[in-house]
Amino acid sequence: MQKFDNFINGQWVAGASYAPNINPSNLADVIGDYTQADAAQLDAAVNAAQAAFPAWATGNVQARADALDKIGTEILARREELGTLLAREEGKTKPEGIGEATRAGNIFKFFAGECLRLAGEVLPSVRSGVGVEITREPMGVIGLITPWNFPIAIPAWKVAPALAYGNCVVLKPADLVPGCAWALAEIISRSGIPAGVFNLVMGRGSVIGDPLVNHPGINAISFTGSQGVGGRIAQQCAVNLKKVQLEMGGKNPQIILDDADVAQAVELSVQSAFFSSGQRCTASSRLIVTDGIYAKFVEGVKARMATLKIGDALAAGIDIGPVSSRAQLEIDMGYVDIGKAEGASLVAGGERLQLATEGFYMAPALLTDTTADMRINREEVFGPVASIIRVKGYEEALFEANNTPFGLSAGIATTSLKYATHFKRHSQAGMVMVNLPTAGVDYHVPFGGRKGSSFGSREQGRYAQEFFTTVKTAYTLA
Ligand code: UN1
Repeated sequence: MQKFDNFINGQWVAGASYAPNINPSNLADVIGDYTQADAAQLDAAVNAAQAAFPAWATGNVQARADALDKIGTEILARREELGTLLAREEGKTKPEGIGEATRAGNIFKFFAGECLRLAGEVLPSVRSGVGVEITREPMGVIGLITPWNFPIAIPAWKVAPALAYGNCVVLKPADLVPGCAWALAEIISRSGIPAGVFNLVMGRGSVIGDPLVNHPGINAISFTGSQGVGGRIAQQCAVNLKKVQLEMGGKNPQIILDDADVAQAVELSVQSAFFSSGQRCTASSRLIVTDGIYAKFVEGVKARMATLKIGDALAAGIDIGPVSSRAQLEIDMGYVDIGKAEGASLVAGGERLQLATEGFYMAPALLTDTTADMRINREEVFGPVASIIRVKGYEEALFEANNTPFGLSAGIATTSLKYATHFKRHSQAGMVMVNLPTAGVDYHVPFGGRKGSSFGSREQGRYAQEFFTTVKTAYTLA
């Protein structure tokens, strides 16, 4: 079995132990043995990043842009291979995996350009003869903690802006999917970026998570993952006065109004709720449907669900692969039971599937007769489980859409300009979609939410500079 090591200070180094990376579509398929760091190795990575920082922070921006562009070019050239690896280790379908690898390549290309566009401001002082300049400087060494559901895109959208704006990084990818992060590190290792600027430290969050967040050599933390872990990281960063950016869960509403195009509403709801096995923080797990379209919509969703092909992520013609892990499968199945116990009706799916290979397969589940107070409508499941909330009209739909501790993405299916416009204005979510799925976002515009979904400034696009830089105000007497 091939062994994969950590990348620290420009060297490949073995950690304290190794763990197998297992294909969730076929548990007999082991992708490789990936090393697991301990706290001492993490310390070495942070120290290497600190040592590399002064030269990188003040280095030539053309060299930086060239390196990021080279990384993006290689990812795009190898998108098929990387997307296949992604599908094999995470379980999303191969086309989705290739799409995600493409997104990662495009992100590096975008931030290659941003290296040359970090503008400041020049203002007159209120004192005669004095000028004021406002510039942005890198934050320092950033700890990046990424989740298992986007094994290459999320590392890319944290690493690329961090490097573009002159920071050094220590990337800790999710223990479940180290393969894509390792492949990204290997590409970065040949890009001309100096030793210590980028470091990959694979390992368990329970072993190196706290040491990373609390390390005095880490100046800021960008995290995507669960609300529970995010909350704990925020507390630790508050105590240590560290800048922190958190992207956490969602319980994203998808409103379907009477005047919606039924076929379109069905398709985008099924896509939002169940594609990628519902394992997107932007997935829509609450379908809020008005009375007049209710029967047609529910029948349409059930009919579409009956056509979904669930199977090996690498097989052709598959719509949905397995769930990513045994633990996640148990959570998902558990929420179907919780919903039923709360009085919801399971009208489609929800059962474990036995296919040709042993994997974590589950039929997407649709629950009706649900109310806003049920756990199934308040807690993030992170699986192919969606519930329908029936409402009388737009006002009630809007209330229910916002009636959640989360606020990441929110969708409305309607042909009414009036309701679409009102919803864009009054949704309490960071991202609003009109006649589009709640999941599936562009890579060059801000990404993030409100309430319990996000904390700190936005990721992606030019807005990423808010987190990855710090502002300096300089006064000069001429
Ligand atoms: C998307 O919907 O295209 O972890 C991206 C997640 C999000 C990314 C969603 N941070 O699911």
